[in-house]
Amino acid sequence: MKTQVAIIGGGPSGLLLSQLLHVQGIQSVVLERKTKDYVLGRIRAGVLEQGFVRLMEEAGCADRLHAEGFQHEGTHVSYGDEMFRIDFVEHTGTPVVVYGQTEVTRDLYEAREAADGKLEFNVENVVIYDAETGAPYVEYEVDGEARRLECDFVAGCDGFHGVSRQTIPLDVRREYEKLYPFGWLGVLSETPPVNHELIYANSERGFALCSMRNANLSRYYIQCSLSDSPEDWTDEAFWQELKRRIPKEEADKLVTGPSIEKSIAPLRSFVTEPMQWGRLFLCGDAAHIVPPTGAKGLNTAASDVHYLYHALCDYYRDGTEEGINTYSQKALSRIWKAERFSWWFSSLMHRYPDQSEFDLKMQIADLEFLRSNRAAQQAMAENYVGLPY
Ligand code: RFL
Ligand code: PHB
Repeated sequence: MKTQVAIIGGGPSGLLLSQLLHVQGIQSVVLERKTKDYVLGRIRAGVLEQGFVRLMEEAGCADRLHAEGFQHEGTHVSYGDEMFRIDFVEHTGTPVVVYGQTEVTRDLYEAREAADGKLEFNVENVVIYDAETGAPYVEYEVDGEARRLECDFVAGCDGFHGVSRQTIPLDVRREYEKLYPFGWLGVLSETPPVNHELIYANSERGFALCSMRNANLSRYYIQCSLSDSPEDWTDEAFWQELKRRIPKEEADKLVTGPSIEKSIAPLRSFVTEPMQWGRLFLCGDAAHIVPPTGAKGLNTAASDVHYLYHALCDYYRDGTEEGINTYSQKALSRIWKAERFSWWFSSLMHRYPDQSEFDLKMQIADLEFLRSNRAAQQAMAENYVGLPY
């Protein structure tokens, strides 16, 4: 088989890139290791920047997002029983949109299928060859049968555990990583959200986040130990702990119910440099990870897709290679700023095992400064709604 762009990974990055290229008349094939249902079953991101929304519009996939997504003009931050609001629209003129990654992925799959896009599921043993030449190709297996895909370019959209990043030789690749000594226990429940906006809560007992998917679907998280497993937490224990971490006024309003999903995610900051090697380009979690505080993971994937999509359009339209050659540099310049924001916001909101009394005082001082200082709120708002591409 032959195509213009081989895309490894059928998560949001790979699907969005494939659909955007399709709209511009550029062919691609998406190779996904799992089944479509498996990919759609992953409960992940919930907050989209305007840049993401614009890309979905360009991809012709934004109708449901506009109809069902919720615009949020600000967010709440609490510490103990104190709570304040940061107004995104006042500080930046821009809201964010609450619309689940599951729905984004569903919309993109529907669009790819409606356009007869080439998607292969259950692919195994993907190997990328000759990425440093002008004629790369990919070998893989489906049901034990070997296949080969020739292409002009390879987009590595295969997430943190994929093969694309590993294809870049170790003497070229440099990785930067920070692990956090805790995880997030997340619960999805068919209950009305406690507040119509998100609440990021710093409490003596650890971080908590109140988020949502729609008017009757709530998503809550609490900081937990890395040695915990979801089975250690009954629904009752989860709700009790959440209530103790958010301001009393909110806790009193919280509607609880059975969880329909419960999982634990570790927190990590990670960046690989460079994000390209010859004709192989890394996008999204394949190249970088942020801790979820600040909701930047899916949104940074989208900015990579934006740079790569424009570089490929320029190349196929008039043979210009400038975008291709500067992809890594442009993408990384934005990524490091999102890494900084996510690291800062995580450091501000969590309890760390080795935190001293002094460190706790610094967190509170930082929170009180944010509460009272316009410039600090503006900086927070600009980062939260997303820095320009
Ligand atoms: P994905 O979603 O991991 O998709 C990669 C796909 O590649 C496939 N794959 C392979 N396919 C073929 N061959 C191989 N060898 C392969 N290896 C892997 C995988 O099966 C998969 O389908 O990466 P992508 O597309 O870059 O998307 C990234 C986002 O999923 C991720 O950044 C976000 O979910 C992060 N995130 C959040 N981001 C936000 O912007 N806002 C949020 O509110 C937000 N909340 C979150 C989050 C992530 C979380 N977890 C669980 C990590 C909340 C949580 C709890
Ligand atoms: C979510 O709704 O899953 C969510 C929202 C905001 C975050 C992280 C996760 O910062």
